[in-house]
Amino acid sequence: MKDCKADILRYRLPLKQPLWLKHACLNKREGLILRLRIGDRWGYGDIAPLPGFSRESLADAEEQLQAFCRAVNGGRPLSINSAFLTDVLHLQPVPSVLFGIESALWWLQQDHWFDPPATGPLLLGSTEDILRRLALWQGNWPTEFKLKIGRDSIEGDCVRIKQVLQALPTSVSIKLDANQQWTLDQALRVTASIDVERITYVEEPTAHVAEFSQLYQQTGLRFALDETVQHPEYLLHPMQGLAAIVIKPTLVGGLARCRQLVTTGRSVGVRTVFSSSYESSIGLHILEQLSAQWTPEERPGLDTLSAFTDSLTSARITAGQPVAINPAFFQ
Ligand code: OSB
Ligand code: MG
Repeated sequence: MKDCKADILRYRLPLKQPLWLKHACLNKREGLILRLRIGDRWGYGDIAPLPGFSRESLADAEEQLQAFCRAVNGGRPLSINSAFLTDVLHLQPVPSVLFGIESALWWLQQDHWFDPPATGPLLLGSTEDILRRLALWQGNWPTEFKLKIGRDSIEGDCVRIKQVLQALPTSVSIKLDANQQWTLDQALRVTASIDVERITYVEEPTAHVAEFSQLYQQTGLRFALDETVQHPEYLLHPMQGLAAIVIKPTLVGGLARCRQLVTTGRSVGVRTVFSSSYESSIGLHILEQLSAQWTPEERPGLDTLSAFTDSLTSARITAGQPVAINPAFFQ
């Protein structure tokens, strides 16, 4: 057995401006880097529960990760099966920890990286900020943008969608994300006032998945699943109007389940889009690679690094080699 070592680096990354998420406002982003060495090869994982979205806290995740490191450093032979992890952690691993451990082990097996994919742009912040960004857009237009809605009044959402559509060439469409914040009645009202033809889909329009197909039947607006597939027991099945599933490994919990979602998504003929949960540059590197390798036809939703003032890493990341992490962000 080769010598193995595992350790944890706690990081705190400053944000450019407060980040409003569903029920929380973040002023900084905190997480843990799992660093795993087997012989002379290194692998990394990023464990960063997202407040308002993750069921576990950072403290819960850290406790599980420490149990994993103790087992590895105590000479327990490493294995990727879930019985091993449940035994070592004395619990079911929480989603962010499962993603972190599985990706560090996966990283160790990679001998080269794929070219990073182009990212699907995310329109975040105030409508004024968004319109300013679009007015200054340089170069080619992507075929679609993603726009966050559902935080303002219904009238506000209608205006925002219309203004963004007006600022884009008619060949460009938008994906909306309501994060389950509309009622079915509100979703119907917004949809009635916008050009549905230019909306690729809406992610999680209301709090009840059974309503998504109703919205489609009444308006022709297709939808994507995001929060819904984060329930560990959720089984993906064909649904009328289902256009895509969004896969956030930090929230879904682990590569095995992500892989299964990609396979099932393909089998029911829907798009599968990897997306970030505001991970550090190490987490984003993993997500880029998963997307390039498993869904090469899709632009992943990784336009979240722009929310940070700085990056956890600056040098190029080489497969199997140690990663240079900026010590300014260690805690
Ligand atoms: O609802 O899609 C979301 C990021 C963190 C938490 C939830 C969401 C997001 C994103 C990521 O929107 C970016 C993207 O999907 O393009
Ligand atoms: Mg979403």
